[in-house]
Amino acid sequence: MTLDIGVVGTGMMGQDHVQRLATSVPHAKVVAVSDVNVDQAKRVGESVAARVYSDGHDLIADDQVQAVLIASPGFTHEEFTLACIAAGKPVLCEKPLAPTIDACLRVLEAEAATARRLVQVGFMRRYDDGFRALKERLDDGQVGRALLLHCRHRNASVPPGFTSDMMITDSVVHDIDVTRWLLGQEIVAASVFRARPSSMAPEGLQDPQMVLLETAAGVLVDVESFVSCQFGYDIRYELVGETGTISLGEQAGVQIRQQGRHHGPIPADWRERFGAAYQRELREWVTGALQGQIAGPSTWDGYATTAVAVAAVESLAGGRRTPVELVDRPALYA
Ligand code: ISE
Repeated sequence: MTLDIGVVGTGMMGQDHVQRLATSVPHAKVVAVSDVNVDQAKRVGESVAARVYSDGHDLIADDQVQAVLIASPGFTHEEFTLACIAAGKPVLCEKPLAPTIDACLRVLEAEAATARRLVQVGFMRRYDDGFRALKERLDDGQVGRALLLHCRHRNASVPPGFTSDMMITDSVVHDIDVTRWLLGQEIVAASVFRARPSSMAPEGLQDPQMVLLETAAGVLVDVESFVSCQFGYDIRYELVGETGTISLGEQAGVQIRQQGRHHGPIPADWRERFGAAYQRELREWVTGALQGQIAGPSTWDGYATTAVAVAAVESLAGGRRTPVELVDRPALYA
C-alpha cells in the first residue's frame, strides 16, 4: 500500500520533508508539490518526479493526492488545513497550526464538526528518543512529581527579518509544546523577561529572552530563548522532581578527551539535531494516514500552543505576566 502525498511549500522545511518522504519513509510517495515560487517548486518536483502547482488549493483538489503535508509560511496554514478538512484528506501541518488564536479555533471547529481527526501538527520533538526517554522516566515516577523544568533553546544565528516576537512564535513554541506534552498539563500564564541584548544579535532584536511559564498544577518552567549564540544549535532540558532530576542527554556523536581537554560536535541546526525525530514523525504519520488513524500532536495541541505563544508575545510587549485562557476542549481531543 502506498500513500500518495502532496507537499504544499517547497522552502527549506518543505524540501527537507520531500527528500525524506521520497527516500526513507516506507509506503510514502510524493506525487505533487506546490509553491508560489514556481521555479523552486519545479526544481523540487523534478527531483522526485512529482506534479507541480503554483497554488496549494489546486494540489489539495488533485484527486491523486491522498494526504497533504503543509510546509508553507505560517499565515497560510489555516486556509490550507481547512481545505484539507473539507476534502477529507489527512494533513500534517508544520508548526504553527496558525499564528492567531481565532484562526486556530476555526480549524478546531471545522475538524471537531467532522468528528474524526485529520490534522497532525509538526511538533517533532515528541518523536525524539531523548525527549521520549525523559517523559517515560517522569511517568514511571522515578523522580516523583515534577516541580520545575529548565529549558535551553539556542540557535547559532537567525535569518534577516527574524523578529523578537518570532523568538517566541517560531522557536519557544516547541518548548511550550514539550511542556504541555511532558507534564500533561495546560499552561496558565506566561511572563517574558528581557536580558541584556547580545552585541552579536541583529540590530533591534531582543536577544536573549527568558520566558517563564506556569502550569495548571503550579510547575514553573523557564525557557531561555537565545537565537544568536554563535556556536551551534543547543537544546538542553532538566526536569526537577521531588526526589531527583532528569536531564536530556547531549546529542549523539563521540566526545574526545585529549591533551587536558574534552570536546565533541554540536549540531548546526534543528534539521541535524532532530533528523531522526523528523524521520519517525513522518513514518508514524504515513502509517497512521494509511490506517485512517491520525494520532500525533493534535489541532488542540496546535491551538493551546498558539494561545500560550500569543500570551508570551503580549508579555514581551507589555512587561507583565499574562494569563492564558482556553476554550472548553472538544470531546474529539479528550
Ligand atoms: C525553527 O523555526 C524551528 O522550527 C526549529 O525547530 C527551532 O528549534 C528553531 O529554533 C526555529 O528557529
